Amino acid sequence: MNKRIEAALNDQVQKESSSSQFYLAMASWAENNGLNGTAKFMYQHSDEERFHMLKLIKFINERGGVATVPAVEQPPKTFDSLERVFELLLEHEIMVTSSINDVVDVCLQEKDYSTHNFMQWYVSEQLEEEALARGILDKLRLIGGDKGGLYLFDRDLENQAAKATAPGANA
Ligand code: OFO
Repeated sequence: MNKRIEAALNDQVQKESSSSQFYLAMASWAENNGLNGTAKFMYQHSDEERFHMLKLIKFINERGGVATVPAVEQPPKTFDSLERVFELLLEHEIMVTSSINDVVDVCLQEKDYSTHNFMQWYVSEQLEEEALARGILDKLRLIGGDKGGLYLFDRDLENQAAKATAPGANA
C-alpha cells in the first residue's frame, strides 16, 4: 500500500476511535443525568464509530498496509448541558468530515481509485451524521428549557436508537 495513503487511513482510524470514546463519554453523562433515551442513542453511536474504525483497520491490512491501533484518548468527564452535548457532537462530526475529505484528496493525488471508492462510504455516512446532528440540535433549541418537551425529546431518541437496532435495520 502507498505510504501516504496508509498514513492518511491510519490517521482516520485514530479519529474514528476518538469519536467512539467521545460519544461513550456523552452516553455515560446522559445516563447519570436521567436521560436514558439519549444515553442509549449515544452508546449506539459510540459502537457505530468503533465499527467505522474497524472497517478502516481491516481495509488497510487487507490491502497490504499495516494498521496502527491508536492509544485510547480521555474524553471530557462532564458536559454543561444537553444542548452543549449535541453542539459538541456536531462540531466533532464537521471536523471528521473535513478529515475524510483530506483522505479523499490524498487518494486523488496518489491516483488510488480503489481506496477513493472505499472512502465514498465514509463520505455518505458523514452527510447523514451531520444532518442527524443538526436536526437534533434544532429540536433541542425549539424545546428550550421546557421539561415536558425534554422528556419527549429523550423518549424520541430512545425510539430512534431502538429502530436502528431492530432486526433488518441498517446499524
Ligand atoms: Fe465515523 O462517523 Fe461520526 O465521526
